[in-house]
Amino acid sequence: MRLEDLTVIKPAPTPGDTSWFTHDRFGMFIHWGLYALGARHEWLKNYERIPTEIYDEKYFRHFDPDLYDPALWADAAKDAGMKYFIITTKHHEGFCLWDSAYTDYKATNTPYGKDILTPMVEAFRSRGLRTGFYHSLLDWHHPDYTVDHCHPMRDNEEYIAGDKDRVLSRYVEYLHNQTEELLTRYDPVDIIWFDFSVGPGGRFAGKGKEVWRSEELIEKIRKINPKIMIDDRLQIDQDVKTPEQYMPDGWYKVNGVPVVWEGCHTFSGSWGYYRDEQSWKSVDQLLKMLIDSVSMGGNLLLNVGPTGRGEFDERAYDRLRGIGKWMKRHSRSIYGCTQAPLEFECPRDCRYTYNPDTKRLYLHMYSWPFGKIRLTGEVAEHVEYIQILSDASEMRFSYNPENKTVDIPLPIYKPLGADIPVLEIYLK
Ligand code: FHN
Repeated sequence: MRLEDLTVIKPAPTPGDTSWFTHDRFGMFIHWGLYALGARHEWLKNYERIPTEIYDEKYFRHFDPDLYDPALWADAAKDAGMKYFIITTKHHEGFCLWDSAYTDYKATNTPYGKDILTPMVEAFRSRGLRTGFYHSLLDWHHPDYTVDHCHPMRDNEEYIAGDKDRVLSRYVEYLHNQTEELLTRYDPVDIIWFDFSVGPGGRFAGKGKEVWRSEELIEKIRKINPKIMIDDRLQIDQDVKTPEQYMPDGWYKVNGVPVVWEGCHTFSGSWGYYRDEQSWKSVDQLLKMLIDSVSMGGNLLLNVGPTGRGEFDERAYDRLRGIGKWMKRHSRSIYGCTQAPLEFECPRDCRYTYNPDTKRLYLHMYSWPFGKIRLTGEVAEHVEYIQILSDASEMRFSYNPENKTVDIPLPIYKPLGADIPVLEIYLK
């Protein structure tokens, strides 16, 4: 087969502009709010059934991140090779990071007394990263947000009885107003990432696209910025599917059609800062999550939960630096890459990514076989030249036309400076 006749998957077209997104592949998620002071998961208010008065008495009144410096955050993201960031403008607790005209429950009214969001957007944009806003559909603070099976007060009969005076449509108007406020004030925002629609549970109704008036909200958003990307959690698929905390086993599909997708993951077991949580992924695991995602045509959104003082903790910085060390020499196998042609068989314990523009194939070697590695099938006919990506050192190979294989002799030890070695294969 000719190279141009090979099958390279392209995702279904999207209403928003996803061209930069499917090129850049790698972003930083940031979960930051009052829950950072509790330091035991962003669902703290839910898990411990904490009434708002007590939650605010403790966390709103003591929120003063004196070490907050978004330039350090933006540098860490850029140095790790991340090309966009998505910040929780408001998480389920309802606390707003920006100086919203629609609420007093915001950073400017805490002891910190300043807008958090504007300097963050400026810091990341000034380093060339695209801007994404995560915005919670749930709101455990707003007086008109009714109880559902995810609400912190779901076991409190007295609080539940108060639902009769709560007007959910008033909260939804607030949701629409704040969305327009954010997208207008910080225009052009590249992604709006809503989270999440609640199914019915126990005695409580759910909250989905009808409740949010999702269709109307999407229209309003697209009027402000027609190119913006919108996620799928308004219950109306738009620009990107968002599998969370698991790796799909292939290109994410909707009704059998490959779509733009992004897996979102934590370093540890929590999105928000969790001081005592010890299940932190290694750099090797995190790099393999990035490579796996791109090998299946997807993106990776990796989350940091800053502390109550406004810093990334050292465990996060260690991993970001480790990822950045690999990306410094290997980002060519990530940016602009996608799933390899379907006709190419990938050797055991390896992953292919492919740049359809440069016609270069990248073989990521999760283990270093003894003596040689063999490429079999269709790919073998197209190999023109091979080098180790990290140092551009030639890898000689032999092609056997009989059995259509390419053998690449390997040195005993894998190359220095490449925890996950990559062969850059020029195709003809
Ligand atoms: O409940 C949230 C959770 O706190 C976190 O924000 C994740 C990130 O995508 N989304 C929801 C759980 O699916």
